[in-house]
Amino acid sequence: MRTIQWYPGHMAKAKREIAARLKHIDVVIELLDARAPFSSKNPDFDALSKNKKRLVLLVKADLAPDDDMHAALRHYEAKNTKALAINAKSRTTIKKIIHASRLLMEDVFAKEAARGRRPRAIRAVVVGIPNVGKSTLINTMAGRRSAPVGNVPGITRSMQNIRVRDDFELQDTPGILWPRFEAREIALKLALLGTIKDHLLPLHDVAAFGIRHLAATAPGAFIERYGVEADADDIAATLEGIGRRFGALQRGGEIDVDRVVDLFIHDFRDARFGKVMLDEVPDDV
Ligand SMILES: Nc1nc2c(ncn2[C@@H]2O[C@H](COP(=O)(O)OP(=O)(O)O)[C@@H](O)[C@H]2O)c(=O)[nH]1
Ligand SMILES: [Mg+2]
Repeated sequence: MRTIQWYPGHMAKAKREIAARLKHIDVVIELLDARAPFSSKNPDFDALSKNKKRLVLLVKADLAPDDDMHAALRHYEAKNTKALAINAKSRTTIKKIIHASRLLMEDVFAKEAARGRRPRAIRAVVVGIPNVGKSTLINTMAGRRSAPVGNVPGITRSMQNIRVRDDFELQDTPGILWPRFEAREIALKLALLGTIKDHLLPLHDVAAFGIRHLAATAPGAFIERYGVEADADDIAATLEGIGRRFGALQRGGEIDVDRVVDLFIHDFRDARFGKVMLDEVPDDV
């Protein structure tokens, strides 16, 4: 299948903005979704941040299974990329990020000290695809509600530095990377997680993808929620079963498929089926 190119204008603009913004930055913090630690990565970003210290954060760690998530962390560490799993809402995250950033900056600061420069704060910026948790993390780091947080992908304005600690500053406007979809499967995963605006993929396909995933990984949780089995080979019957169970009917007694699809996708995003890993994580590292 050909590469889907959504938001080409946005992507070019975002790349220019991020490149300009990185000028005075020491550490670029790349946020990935812990439930899709490879699919939520924008491949352009590696080139953009080539000469910077980089820290990868698997965000929403509370929603992903520990084993797979730690295997994903090892995968990044094996590629010489410092990676941590975090919950963007938890205040313990602050120390972890500052500590990791200090380690990354040790060589730079040693060089600066040797040249007689006074110690200074680390300057960091957060980047990632929509809805990954950028604003939430910035709010946690800032210790107050300073950046708008929402469940709808969007763009934040204004740009300032937040002094998180004497030795650590964070830009209060995150860099938005539009996701790249080399394969339809990546698009389906990100749509299921709520990254892509809902009208860009047929929601029925997104739900079908999610139902197939749960049929393979969490059939019990599915039955517990809906009282019907997730049948990977008969999505229509599965949706029909949920609709009857929940009374999502139209006039005439036919089920309202759109409503059932909507219910399922929201349940999935709300972690109603337990912890989720959508990417295949190699466990050989
Ligand atoms: N469970 C969980 N939800 C999170 C976490 N971080 C962010 N969220 C939620 O993810 C949604 C998108 O977060 P937001 O910060 O607006 O993402 P942004 O578009 O990257 O700025 C919000 O509903 C947040 O509450 C996390 O670590 N765990
Ligand atoms: Mg935001």
